[in-house]
Amino acid sequence: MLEILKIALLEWLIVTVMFGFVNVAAMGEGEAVIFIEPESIVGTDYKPSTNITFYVNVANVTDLLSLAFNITYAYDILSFQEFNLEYYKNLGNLKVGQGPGYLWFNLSYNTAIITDVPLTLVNVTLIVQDRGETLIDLHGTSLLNSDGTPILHTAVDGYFSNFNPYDINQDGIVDIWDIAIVAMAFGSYPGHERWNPDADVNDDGYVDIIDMTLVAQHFGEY
Ligand SMILES: [Ca+2]
Ligand SMILES: [Ca+2]
Repeated sequence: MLEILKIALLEWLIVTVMFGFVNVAAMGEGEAVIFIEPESIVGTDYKPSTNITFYVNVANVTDLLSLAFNITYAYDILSFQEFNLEYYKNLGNLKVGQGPGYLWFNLSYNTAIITDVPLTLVNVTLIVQDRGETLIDLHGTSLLNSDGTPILHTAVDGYFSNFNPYDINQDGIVDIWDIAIVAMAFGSYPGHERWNPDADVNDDGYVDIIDMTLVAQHFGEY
């Protein structure tokens, strides 16, 4: 009797373990995801007072009724301008809040979202305040299905960088080290052994006194 119980218990354990395994295996492919697009926004043209826009998307969801997420970024580099709903079909409830370097969204729908391909939910426009780099950190994400059960998912951040072109080593400040990089490549041109395209800050194919002057003129900038 005891032996039968033991075997039954063992079988139950095996079944549980196997089902667990099956679930994990099934999730690996096409796992639910919430992500920021584009993955990175990089360029020196994103000067202070210009705008950037990114999108918050979901994909691989079969029953998504409500979700919440937070987005944080360096408030000295980016500040909030506006957001727009891109997907508002069957929208039930929308709550949004923001503070310096911080946004949160709470969205619920009357009909569950089903999509394999990326679906854009909202777009967010931020104003560039300064030069530098910052993660556009998507965190505290919660995706719930029709039963209110959390949906296992991954969250993918965005990234922004608009480093000063005169900050050649991209350490956040134009200083003596950037001058030194120009000095080391001074007199060089493409094909020259000391050629360094980063030191040719005006992109004219020569590292000369003009590049040195430009870096010197921006000395101390960050
Ligand atoms: Ca530097
Ligand atoms: Ca040059």
